[in-house]
Amino acid sequence: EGDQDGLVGIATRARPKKPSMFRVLMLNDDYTPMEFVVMVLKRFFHMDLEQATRVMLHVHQRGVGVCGVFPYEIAETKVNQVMDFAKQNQHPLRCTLEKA
Ligand code: NFA
Repeated sequence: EGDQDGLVGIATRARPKKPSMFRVLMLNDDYTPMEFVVMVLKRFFHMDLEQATRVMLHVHQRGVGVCGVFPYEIAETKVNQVMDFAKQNQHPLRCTLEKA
């Protein structure tokens, strides 16, 4: 594929490759208030109250849950925003990335 040999097909010409996607995961802990987690999910992942509550309870019960799936740069930014916001509020809430 590509134009190494000058053999560029119609399907491959000037077509930017689609970005790798990354899951943003949230981890459970024993101290972060449930209401704070719900606020985070609403604020940074644009969930409504019902969806945010569902995801929060999933993380609480299962230990980990998916906040969303994004291209790398956006996923990284979300993780940093959540970790900064948790730190500012003195909660141990953690987020991480994994390749989807
Ligand atoms: N386990 C936390 C509590 O009982 C709530 C929580 C949910 C924390 C999801 C982190 C992630 N207060």
